[in-house]
Amino acid sequence: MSAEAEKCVSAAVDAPPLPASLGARSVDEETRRRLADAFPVYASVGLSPFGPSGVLLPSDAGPFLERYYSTPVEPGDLWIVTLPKCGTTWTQEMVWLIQNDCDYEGAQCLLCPDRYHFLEIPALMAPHVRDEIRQGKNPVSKRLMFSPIEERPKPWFVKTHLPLHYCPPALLERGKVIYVARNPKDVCVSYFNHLLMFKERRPDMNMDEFAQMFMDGEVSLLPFFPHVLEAWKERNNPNMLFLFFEDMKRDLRGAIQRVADFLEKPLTEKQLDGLESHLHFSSMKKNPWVNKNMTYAYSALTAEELAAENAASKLEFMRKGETGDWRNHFSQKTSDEMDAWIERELAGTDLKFVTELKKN
Ligand code: PPS
Repeated sequence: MSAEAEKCVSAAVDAPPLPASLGARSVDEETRRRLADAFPVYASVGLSPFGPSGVLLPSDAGPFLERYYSTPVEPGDLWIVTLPKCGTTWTQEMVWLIQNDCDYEGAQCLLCPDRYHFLEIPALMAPHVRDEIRQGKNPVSKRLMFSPIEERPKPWFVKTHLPLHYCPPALLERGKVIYVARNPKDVCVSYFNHLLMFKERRPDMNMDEFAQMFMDGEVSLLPFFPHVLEAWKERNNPNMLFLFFEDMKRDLRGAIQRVADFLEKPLTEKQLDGLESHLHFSSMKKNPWVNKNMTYAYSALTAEELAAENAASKLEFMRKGETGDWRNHFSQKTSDEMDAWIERELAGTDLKFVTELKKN
């Protein structure tokens, strides 16, 4: 066994147990009812805040979190850590292609589960959805949900929305992390659509109602600011690259170059040209492996059943890909409340979000 492999095994064996402080906390009856009403898919299991910042997850997530916390990490492993809707998929595609010498043919398969391990997906699914997938006939969602990370070829490409304190403690020492942040106003709008598309929220919920829950951290995987600020503190760690969605929008080529430098994978001008074009929103929107086929990986239905069900649906994973779309969705009151919330949460920090980009 190589020294590196030995390190990996001992990491798994010696992995520290999940500290008791990272367990579930209870919620009062009124909050429980509000959450069950807003997110009926979780009504049977309930949603609970976990750990010091109160990350909202299905109440039975504890044993899963314990397992994820002890994931072995080896040099070469790449983790994309984000809050939902911050540009995860965009960055996943970029990182995978750079690391795999722009193998566009190899990229013709789903990011998750084919190219990345989505760490906490079993913990995020309500138990009845996990059961439906286990009993269903969709081999892709079965693989996404039930294939252990240990079966993957090395190096591992991992996607997670968990905050850093739920990731393996050795992550930033041994692996590389790319963290992507996006301004919370656009994340809120994007998440609102996502939760409808994946049937997680009450369909008749309105944007302003959702925005309030978003700010209160009453949506799965939130609260927003503790997640971002924890990563922001690590932005100068040599094993961490901190990116902003808005910088990727403003200067995609520059972002590709930064990722390539971080991964120590020099790119030719021709490769940069190719990546810039492949990663442009209009190309990503047309690319079935990062757009149309996404829901298939998370469904118990077969491809045919899903196509029939979605025939009339206009919802798309690659929705608008813009900065400032919140203007089309928030009332003035919600927008003002969000601005005040952002200012409060960022007071005393040097983190700043861009909520609008100048048009060229
Ligand atoms: S997820 O479900 O959490 O993994 O979602 P995530 O991939 O983080 O975020 C999805 C949003 O990112 C947008 N996106 C892009 N924008 C611009 N350019 C490119 N290439 C691109 N790729 C993905 C995607 O459209 C979602 O944002 P919204 O605002 O909903 O359009």
